[in-house]
Amino acid sequence: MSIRPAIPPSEITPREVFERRREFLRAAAATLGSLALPVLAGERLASRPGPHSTGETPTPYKSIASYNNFYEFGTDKTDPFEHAQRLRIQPWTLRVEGLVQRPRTFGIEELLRLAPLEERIYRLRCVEGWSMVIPWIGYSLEHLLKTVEPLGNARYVEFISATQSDTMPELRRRVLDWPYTEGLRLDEARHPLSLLVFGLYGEVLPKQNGAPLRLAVPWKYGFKSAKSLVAIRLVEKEPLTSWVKAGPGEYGFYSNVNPTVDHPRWSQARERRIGEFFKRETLMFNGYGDQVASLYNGMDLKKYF
Ligand SMILES: Nc1nc2c(c(=O)[nH]1)N[C@H]1C(S)=C(S)[C@@H](COP(=O)(O)O)O[C@H]1N2
Ligand SMILES: [Mo]
Repeated sequence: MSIRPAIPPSEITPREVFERRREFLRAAAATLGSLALPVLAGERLASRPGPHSTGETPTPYKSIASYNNFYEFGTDKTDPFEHAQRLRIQPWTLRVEGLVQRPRTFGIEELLRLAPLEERIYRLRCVEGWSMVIPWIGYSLEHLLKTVEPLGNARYVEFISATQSDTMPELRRRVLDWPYTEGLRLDEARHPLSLLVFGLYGEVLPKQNGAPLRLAVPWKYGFKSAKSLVAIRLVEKEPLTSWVKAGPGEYGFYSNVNPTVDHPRWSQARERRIGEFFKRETLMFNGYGDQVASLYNGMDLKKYF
């Protein structure tokens, strides 16, 4: 779904002419099935409305694309917007490996065509206490996982972000153990809400938001949604993630949004929606409890925080 209004021909700018030409080329490439057209950040990306969207108003594009966490490019909120433009996103491949019947490396073009792209408007709650509403474009991660056929002993999924030492200034510092690594239990990863994301607001992902592909796991704190993925690995044991390594007492493997479990240094009961003045109450599982609470039946969520 495009958020842009139809434009009268008299007002078509060179950018629109360029984009239409690229849309045509991409459609042609899809039909031929071989021709690889590079993915460009900010290029228009068509999608259809998908399930699980919140009825809440999306955060303005400008905020989504300029207030970011992407520590590889710096720890200030404006660092990713300022520095991530150097990230090289073509060519780009994703390795899917580990405990699967068919380990494979996928090109980004092939991934874009693996399943129909959907727009899903999800809440994102950062562990720091702010939140946004983001109109993502992607498809359930399950579409990819089922193509590689997980083996019976696969119980967890590890997500590994890119490391480009020449474009990512922060890799030289040890704020986190690089590459940025995250993880989910396999049933969490296969849950339909877990989204493999290629775009937002009708466009290919801006680089600062994790181009050319990232995760969106809306019932968990934002850091579980790793950006600029280069590998997905199915494993038997719970993987050690970058944030758990950095502070095991502060960041847990599960990291489900939970207003009753505070971060040791601050409360998680409330959050500030970017663009709003008054804080609002944080919802259990970020408001996705109806869909995901059953994944945690019988688990002590204070222990497994
Ligand atoms: N590779 C990588 N992925 C990452 C991060 C990061 O620093 N590096 N930050 C995480 C955090 S803390 C949040 S809140 C979200 C922010 O996503 P956004 O900038 O698109 O809103 O990305 C997550 N994914
Ligand atoms: Mo975050």
